[in-house]
Amino acid sequence: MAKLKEKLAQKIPQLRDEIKGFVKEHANKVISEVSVAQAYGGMRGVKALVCDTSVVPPDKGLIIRGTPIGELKDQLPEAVFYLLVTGEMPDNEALEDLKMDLKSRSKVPDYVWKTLEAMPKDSHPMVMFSLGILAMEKESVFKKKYNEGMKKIEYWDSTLEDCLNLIAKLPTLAAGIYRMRFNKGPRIEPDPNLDWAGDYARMLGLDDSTGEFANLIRLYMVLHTDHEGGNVSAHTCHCVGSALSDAYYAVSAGLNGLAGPLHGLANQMCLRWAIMVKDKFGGVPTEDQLRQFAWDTLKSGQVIPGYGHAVLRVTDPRFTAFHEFGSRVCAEDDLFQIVAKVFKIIPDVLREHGKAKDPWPNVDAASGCLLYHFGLTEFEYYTVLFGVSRALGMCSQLIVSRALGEAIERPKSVTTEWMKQAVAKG
Ligand code: CMX
Repeated sequence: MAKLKEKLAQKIPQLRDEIKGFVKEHANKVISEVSVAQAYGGMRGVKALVCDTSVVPPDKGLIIRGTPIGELKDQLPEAVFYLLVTGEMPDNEALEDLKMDLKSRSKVPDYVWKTLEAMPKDSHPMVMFSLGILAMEKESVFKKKYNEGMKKIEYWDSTLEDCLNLIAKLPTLAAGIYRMRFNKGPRIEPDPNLDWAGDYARMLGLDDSTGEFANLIRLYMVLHTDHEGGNVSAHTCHCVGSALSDAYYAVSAGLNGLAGPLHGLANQMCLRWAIMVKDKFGGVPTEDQLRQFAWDTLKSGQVIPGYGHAVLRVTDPRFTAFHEFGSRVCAEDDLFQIVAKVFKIIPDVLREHGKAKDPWPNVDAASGCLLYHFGLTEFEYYTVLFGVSRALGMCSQLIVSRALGEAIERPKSVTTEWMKQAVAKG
């Protein structure tokens, strides 16, 4: 951490001055307008947030600090986190330093396990995950220092502390939840010699004689980290954090948004849909059977999970990375073959259906069948994996936001009556 903190301490004053000067010079320049449709339509496309960790051009997909996600797929999540926060890839020394630092913070307090054990046995794993994080809020260094009168320019430092403490514990917490919720036996303790994601894979306790499951989890943790600032989880985290709620509050809140079926829960829905296909046709269906099944889904008023996106207008490069992994590791698997066939059929079906602006697969379309292949068959758990990774992005955005001393969010809402009057005035 010392290296990461050093790097930030070196960069932040310059960044702060640059943004301050920029805002002062161009304060009144208009960058976006809002239509009636946008106000009622989820603010789609309104440019009113700043996020420097990543961008999602509709025709390219996720780019993290200038590097397309496809070029980062063989990196460790720790390196991607360093990149997200600082804008630079770590050298070997900085990466090892960060890995060791996270290892030293990975113990989850006993009171968290007791809280989770007291929950109903059928609680959704995302509720357990979000609550586990919230339960640790009393550990917040930011809150302690704030109460002691910390200066605004120091906010980023204790937020970094909170984020590292939190991120370090997530694999232990999430793996413990998996084992508790699905009766897999006692928790498995962290191994100080393993990388963050490799250890997460090990603590889940599934058989991994080839080491490919650990590789899948490393890839999974890299691909889901960040997706610019306007998606529900990132934006929620930012909004809650803007009230100077600490990282535990803010990340837990973001995860509650991730738990929705139109956002991170789609990966669970996707696999359920693929399994329904497999059960109905007793294996991999023909293209015609699959096309008919898709139409039945659409005609019953449901969405095809894993397809469409609020921003993207091409195949999600994260889907491509998972697809390539599956083609290499489990090409013969029935569910993987169904997912591959769905990719062939669905874009045309959605185009013909004529509603979705993006007929292409998103990140959730392929990840579930890979997890299933390795024996992680409890698909209610899948969004937790998404959440562990997305916490890296949410935390990075929060650290940067604190570094810049961003203001509390408070956009103006208007009534429908106001809208009608504004439209009538022309
Ligand atoms: N299947 C059927 N209909 C779809 C669709 C899909 N996969 N994707 C979009 N549509 C429909 C919308 O429901 C909407 O219909 P109504 O006008 O009746 O409300 C219409 O097409 C227009 O929607 P859009 O502008 O193309 O998409 P949005 O920006 O409103 O929503 C998203 C984006 C992702 C919520 C939507 O595509 C969807 O529901 N996809 C399926 C769920 C999914 O995969 N979510 C995961 C997204 C990635 C993530 O965050 O994890």
